Amino acid sequence: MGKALEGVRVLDFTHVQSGPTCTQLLAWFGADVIKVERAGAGDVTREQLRDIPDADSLYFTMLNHNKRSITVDAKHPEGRQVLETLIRQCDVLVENFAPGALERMGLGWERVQVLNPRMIYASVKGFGPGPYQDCKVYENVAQCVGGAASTTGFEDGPPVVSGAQIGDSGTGLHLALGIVTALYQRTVTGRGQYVLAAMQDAVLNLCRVKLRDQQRLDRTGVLREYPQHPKGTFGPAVPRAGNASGGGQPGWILRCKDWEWDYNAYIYFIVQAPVWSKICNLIGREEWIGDPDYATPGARLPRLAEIFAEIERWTMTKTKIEAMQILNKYEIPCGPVLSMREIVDDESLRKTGTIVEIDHPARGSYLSVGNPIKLSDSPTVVTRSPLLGEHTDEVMAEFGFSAERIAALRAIGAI
Ligand code: CAO
Repeated sequence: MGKALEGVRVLDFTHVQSGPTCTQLLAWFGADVIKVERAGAGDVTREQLRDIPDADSLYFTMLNHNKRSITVDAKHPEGRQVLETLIRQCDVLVENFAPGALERMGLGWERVQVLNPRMIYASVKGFGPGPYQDCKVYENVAQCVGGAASTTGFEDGPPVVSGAQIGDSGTGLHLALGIVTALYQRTVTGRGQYVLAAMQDAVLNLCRVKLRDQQRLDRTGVLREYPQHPKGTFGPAVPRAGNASGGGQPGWILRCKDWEWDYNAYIYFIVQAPVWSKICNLIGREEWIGDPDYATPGARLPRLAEIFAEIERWTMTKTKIEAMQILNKYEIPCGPVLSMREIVDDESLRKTGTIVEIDHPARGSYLSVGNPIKLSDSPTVVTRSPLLGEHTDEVMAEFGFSAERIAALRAIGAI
């Protein structure tokens, strides 16, 4: 069975997390992803947060599966010639350098269009065009400037960044969609195009519901499902909502049995309107079912703190897994707070290929997150990340370089 992106050749100038997330997805869907790195150095994450001396870090290996690695010095005139040869024959170029870096290599969008008008040229940048377009940006910076940090955390605490890498991996996902969309349009137009995913934009896109709430706040002065209601006051901006649900169904994180010593003994509990009577029966507050102060979603909004405290009296008598099993029987939406340890041990995630065990020549076996997107006709087989320059000779031969030429380029330090 073929793969969805088989035949698509990607020249991958990405590094760190955002860009590699994108090209790893393309590789998982079957594209031939050729990662270009500097000899002797490579992607800086190869050596960041190392847990095994001299072996590529988990940071690198977990973001660069299914790719090939070649070393080319893009600033060497002969190295640049090599890259121009590759660019003429590839479909997609992906990069997430600081603004201007590719232009300084002589490989900006203007030049690449001339070399290959069919090229999809895709970039991650911190910001889109505007006052901050030249800034370097990392994950947490993106979370701060994209509206995530100001709306995350508790009302009496400082802004908080999320453990979910919405700035890096989130932007990589956006870019991957932009690339396959551009590839699709190319089948009609025959032309490549420039694809930009700015980290600020991607985070804001993921914070769409908070922009919704800003406008509701501007209009009405109150957000009734937020914990600030009814006792607190609202300022001019959407406040931090603690663990309140972002949707129309109120939710909160509640303590479960053993919370005193297990700091992940919690469950997310959603007071979904259609199951209100089931919730009341379960927690022994049957009288709330018909009580006009509690019977409707609108009536419950100013009483959410009291309601969740009462539900918590029940959840604290169960482990989070017991609580989930019981709640599922009544179709009450909930989710135990799973630690990474518990996720690692989850057999069902292994079975679906969402967690995979990979063998690496320098590291031995390690776990990674496999492709979270499952295509029935294009299954993903995760293979290990490449060693630095592992495929230089192989790739260059495929692109028409003779063994003598490869040796000569190596001798002058161009590859
Ligand atoms: N041959 C020759 N030079 C190479 C090369 C190669 N194969 N590969 C990289 N380089 C050079 C680049 O040309 C650049 O050099 P100059 O700036 O001197 O021209 C340099 O290596 C690296 O560029 P950089 O500025 O991108 O790297 P940095 O570590 O200083 O910054 C980062 C990192 C992430 C802040 C920056 O790349 C950035 O803002 N990227 C866009 C946003 C982004 O993706 N951020 C998320 C990263 S994931 O957390």
